[in-house]
Amino acid sequence: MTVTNLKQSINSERLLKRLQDLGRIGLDNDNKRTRLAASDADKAGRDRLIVWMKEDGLEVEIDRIGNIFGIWYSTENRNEEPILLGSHIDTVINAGMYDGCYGVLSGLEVINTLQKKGVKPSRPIAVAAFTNEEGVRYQPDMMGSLVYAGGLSVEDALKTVGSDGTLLGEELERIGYAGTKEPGFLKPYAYIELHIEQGPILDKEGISIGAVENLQGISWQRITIEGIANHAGTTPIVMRRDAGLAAARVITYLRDRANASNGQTVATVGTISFKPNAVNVVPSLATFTVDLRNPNEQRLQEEEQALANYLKELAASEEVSISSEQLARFSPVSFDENIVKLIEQAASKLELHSKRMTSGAGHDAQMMARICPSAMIFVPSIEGISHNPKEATNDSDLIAGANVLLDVVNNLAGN
Ligand code: HGY
Ligand code: MN
Ligand code: MN
Ligand code: MN
Repeated sequence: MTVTNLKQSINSERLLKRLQDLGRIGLDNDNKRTRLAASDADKAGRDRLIVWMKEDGLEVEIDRIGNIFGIWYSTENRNEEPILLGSHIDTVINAGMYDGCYGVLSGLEVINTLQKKGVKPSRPIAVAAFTNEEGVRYQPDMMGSLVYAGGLSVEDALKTVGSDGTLLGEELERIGYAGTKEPGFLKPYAYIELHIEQGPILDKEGISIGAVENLQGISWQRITIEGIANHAGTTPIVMRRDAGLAAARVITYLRDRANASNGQTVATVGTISFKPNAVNVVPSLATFTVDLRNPNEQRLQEEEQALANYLKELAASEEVSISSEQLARFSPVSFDENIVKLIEQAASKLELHSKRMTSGAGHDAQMMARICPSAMIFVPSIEGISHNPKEATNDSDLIAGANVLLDVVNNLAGN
């Protein structure tokens, strides 16, 4: 049955209300939103999502790494590979309310709209909420989709020790989301992820839709610098083995490298801690993370090599010892050209401007692209702000993005 009058059919009210509802889960007394993977707040979000999935008659499956799937089967298409939508509902610390949630909840709206229009898709349509996309508590990030795509064994993933010393497997048990399905149990026909851009491009250029054709490479490391604790007052500068100073040199070195890359490389030191962490003691230990990204694999490797060489020189000049542990490493991926084209066509059908772009942020689509044709749809982030409670997108853009997703799915489902 070809359904033509799907244009602008998404139930905007329900989508916007659910975004608010989900956004209230994980708020602390200072109104800060945090739903770290496998935390109680994550559980509360998961529980709510499953209620919504069941309300729409979806079959809910949970796999061993806690990925949640809501699947809409019809009798005729049960054995076909499903079209998979989705994203994640875990957050960073003090997060916005759209990152990830928008793609999951829009996926539910797409199914609900097709159901109400009486569409009989040629294949099942499913929505995934992947575990631990953010990687704040347990590294690497995009862990649930990485396991799903076969990039990490579920056994190894469950053994991951978090930044708080907990075991992911035990935490998933504790919150009741250690599922039984083997990751990869559904082989998707295609995967489409709708997401806020989290960067400034669409907002600055006044464009409604990003047709994301690739996603940059990501390298995460934890660096440990060991010096010697000493008295802050009596120890002459020349005698110091100052781990804190050495860490500071690495931070400015990374910024200089990024500045010299004409906008290709981005480098971030997002976490740092000193030991003994006392005002009057020269730090004996500095531990920090480095997030390096570049859209080009070769360039990313060069950046990693340059940093490794710099750390060697620094260890000698500051007489400290420096070690590094890889926390995540994902190459750039290119998305499926046919789906990217469908996104552009859907945008023009809805009289929306669209632009092809590269994603600066990591996403579950980066993993799903390993096992099926995948692509992403972006909508503008106001002033490009994200991973920040000020993260915002105009309602009209949120609805437009969901309608583009609906059109792409309707196309892929052979309607
Ligand atoms: O780090 C990222 O880009 C993703 O949000 N985890
Ligand atoms: Mn995200
Ligand atoms: Mn994020
Ligand atoms: Mn992401």
